[in-house]
Amino acid sequence: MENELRQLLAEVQARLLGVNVLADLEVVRIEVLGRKGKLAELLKGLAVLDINEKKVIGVVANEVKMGIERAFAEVEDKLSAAAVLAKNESEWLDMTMPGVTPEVGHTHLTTQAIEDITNIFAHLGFVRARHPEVDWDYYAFEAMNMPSDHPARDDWETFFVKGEKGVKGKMVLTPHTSNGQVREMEKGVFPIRMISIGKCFRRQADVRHLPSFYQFEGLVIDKKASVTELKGVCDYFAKSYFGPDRVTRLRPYHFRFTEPSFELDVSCSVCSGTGKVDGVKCKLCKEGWLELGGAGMVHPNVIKAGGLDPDEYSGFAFGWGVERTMMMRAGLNIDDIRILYKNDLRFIRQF
Ligand code: FA5
Repeated sequence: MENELRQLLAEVQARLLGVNVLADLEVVRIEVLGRKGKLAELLKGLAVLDINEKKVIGVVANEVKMGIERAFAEVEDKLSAAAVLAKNESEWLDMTMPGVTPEVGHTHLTTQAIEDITNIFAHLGFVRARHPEVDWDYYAFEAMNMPSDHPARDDWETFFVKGEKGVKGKMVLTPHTSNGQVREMEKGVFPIRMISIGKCFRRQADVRHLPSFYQFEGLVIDKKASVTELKGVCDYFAKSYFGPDRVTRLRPYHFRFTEPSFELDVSCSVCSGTGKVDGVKCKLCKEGWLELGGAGMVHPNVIKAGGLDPDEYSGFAFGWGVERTMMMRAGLNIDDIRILYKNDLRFIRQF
């Protein structure tokens, strides 16, 4: 038994020479020193020895056990040190290396324009409002003085939502932000100075028309709103957004929901409103003016639909396209408006 014990020690020492990783060391440790390991198996033999033999073999067994444990401890120390070294090597960090700058994006140019427009009107006390972009026919047309069979509706090439009619008619994808006018009046808080910016949808798609675009709608409802004030607001916006040398004009027009109605024009940036560059017709505007959008004094029927008495309250409103307005400012020579939403980064990154 003494020989077997010493042989086990030698065998373990030889085996450990070939162990290179801590996990393998653990496997050998269980095999040799575990509860059912080789040493425990050998020591079972002690039971059949007489007392004197037990004393001698007990001393040897102790020496062998300590020898085996020492061999394991030495290998463990060596492998642990090597593991730490390898970790340090693989996780090495040079604090003097230049950092990797993360790519920073920016908002889309339409979002930038919406922010600019909101800020300009905020200076005049206009509060940003949001209204449904899928709304009842009533708010988009009926309440805007356009009864269901009125031909003026044809100008707003409208998408209708399939389904049952409600008490306020069918549902539409709002073709203009004017649906917000009566909705804002229904809130019952006066006077109103709102700027509502939202998505509009029309059955149109060509170089000047998007099927989904943005409008910004201004609405003032007060006891004595006037065309003069409307003109002042238009001028303030034009000078703030396009530049201090730009001027505006109101041109008579017709909308069912305003009376009188106007188209607002802004003097052209290329010919400064003269219509000519070096004696030749201006290529951009041809006549000195660029069209911005519609405006007018809120029609008495719309004021009534908002639950107010038109003899007591008056108002003015305007509704202009965000994309078209933004393109006018930037002097963007875009020959197809649809490029704005093609997600072409080569275009988007320029702004
Ligand atoms: C209207 O939508 C009226 N609701 C504006 C208004 C409001 C008038 C309040 C009076 C009082 P119009 O259909 O002209 O008007 O559209 C207004 C602007 O929206 C246009 O001048 C244009 O800038 C923009 N627009 C209209 N359709 C499109 C389209 N398909 N793609 C891009 N912009 C468009």
